[in-house]
Amino acid sequence: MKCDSRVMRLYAVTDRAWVGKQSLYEQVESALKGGATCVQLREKELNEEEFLAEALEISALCKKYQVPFFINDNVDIAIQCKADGVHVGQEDMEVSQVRKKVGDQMIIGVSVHSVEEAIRAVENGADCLGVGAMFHTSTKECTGVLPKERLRDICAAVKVPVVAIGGIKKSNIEQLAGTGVDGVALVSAIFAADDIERECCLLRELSEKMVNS
Ligand code: TZP
Ligand code: MG
Repeated sequence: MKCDSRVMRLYAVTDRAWVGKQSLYEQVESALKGGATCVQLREKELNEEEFLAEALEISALCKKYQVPFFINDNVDIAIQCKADGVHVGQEDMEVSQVRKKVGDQMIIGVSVHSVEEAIRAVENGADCLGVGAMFHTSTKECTGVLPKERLRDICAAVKVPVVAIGGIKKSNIEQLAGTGVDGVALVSAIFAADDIERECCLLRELSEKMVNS
């Protein structure tokens, strides 16, 4: 299997809405120092040139910390910056098309919301899955909350690693115990924190505990 399930433990998904006293680069470095096991660069506003320049910087940073680096949505940028992975949603490029473009080596992550979507994604070449939203979130619009049983059923239906996303924070990670999930992907719980490094330390500990409970 191309994607080790331990990579999913603390999956940091960036959001420049929270850039302030630290740059995005500094925020990601703090997350890595705190124990993030994976980083996804998620940019919705940048043009291609800006996105690529940033992707090259953050990719080098993740290499330094030996943590896999994913690009959200943009397959061409993922190829150009030699990302470890690319993550696509149901509304993005078809997984089989992504596989054709990126070749055998790149990890493909796919967002799914049902067992059917999960099975189809894996059949078409997905190496890991994101499932959510698991809790209410203001970070992404139009995201319904899935029942925990759905997450459990998806985890049982596939052999690839699964990460939960959406509204996850310190106080609710524990509620995901017993679902079979391999870790948590977070935006605001990491990047809106005052002390990102410390927050990641705490979140990593809680995620490890949840997965192993
Ligand atoms: N996909 C499903 S929910 C979500 C994404 C990208 C947003 C998660 O953000 P937060 O701040 O961790 O709730
Ligand atoms: Mg997408």
